[in-house]
Amino acid sequence: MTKTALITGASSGIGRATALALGKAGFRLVLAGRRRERLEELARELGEVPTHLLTFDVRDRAAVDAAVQSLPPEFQDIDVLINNAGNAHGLAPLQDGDPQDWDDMMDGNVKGLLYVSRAVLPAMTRRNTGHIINIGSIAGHETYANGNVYCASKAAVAALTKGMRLDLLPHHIRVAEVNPGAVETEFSQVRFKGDTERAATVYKGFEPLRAEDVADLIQFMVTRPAHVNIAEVLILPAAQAAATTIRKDA
Ligand code: NDP
Ligand code: 8X3
Repeated sequence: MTKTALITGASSGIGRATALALGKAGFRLVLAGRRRERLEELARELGEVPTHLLTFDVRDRAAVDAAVQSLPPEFQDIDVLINNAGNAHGLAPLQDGDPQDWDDMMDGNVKGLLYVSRAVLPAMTRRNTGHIINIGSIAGHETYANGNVYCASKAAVAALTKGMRLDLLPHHIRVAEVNPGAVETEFSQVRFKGDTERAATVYKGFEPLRAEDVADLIQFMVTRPAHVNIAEVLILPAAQAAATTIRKDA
């Protein structure tokens, strides 16, 4: 039977690549993001794959609820939720940090993930089935200098993943966390507020992961048999050993 996956942050990077991978794997897709035109372009690229687009900001609880409630019947029974939307905003010592950046990260990466999960879960608990993949980060498992609030937001994703796995156990809902290291996407452009030169330096001198590498992993995880939950995966570029330990060409 065709399964339905809802992917947040499908308009770019890991979410977009995951949409293409799951589309190929035969899923019906609900694609979410704020940039409608990006989602429309992705839906065109997906061709025959059945898609439904939802445009909302994950920080806006009412908008999240309204969007999920607006799903047409054939997209309502979400089998797989990929909680991927999120970003870093800024990279500064805490004492110099911009509280607006802190709000954006805590509201988006943590509360947004909660709002979307809370809105989608009734479709899973009612049917006693489901699979949730939360996109954490290596940054949620080791804190690096100036990463403070972003690292905290991803540490919260790690804690929430474990909490969800415990609470949803009676409902046969698998919950897992994927923790990427450096992936070249729009992530650093967002972190450095459109400074593309600074963003590019993050990935200079080594081969970072591509969004497709993470998408491959997610596709593998969500296509395992029902008795298997790959609960937590750290995926790194071969040149990366820890959050800020990267082998770079001289
Ligand atoms: P991108 O910037 O390429 O993609 C981020 C996606 O999240 C976009 O589709 C964006 O869509 C969506 N998004 C961001 N904020 C919001 C919001 N408030 N409401 C709705 N959607 C939002 O980055 P990545 O693909 O790299 O990031 C995806 C996830 O992977 C994030 O959670 C990130 O923290 C995590 N990650 C990334 C790593 C990396 O090195 N790139 C490493 C480890 C984890 P739109 O702007 O259209 O709303
Ligand atoms: C993104 C990876 O190390 O830049 O989560 O924080 S890192």
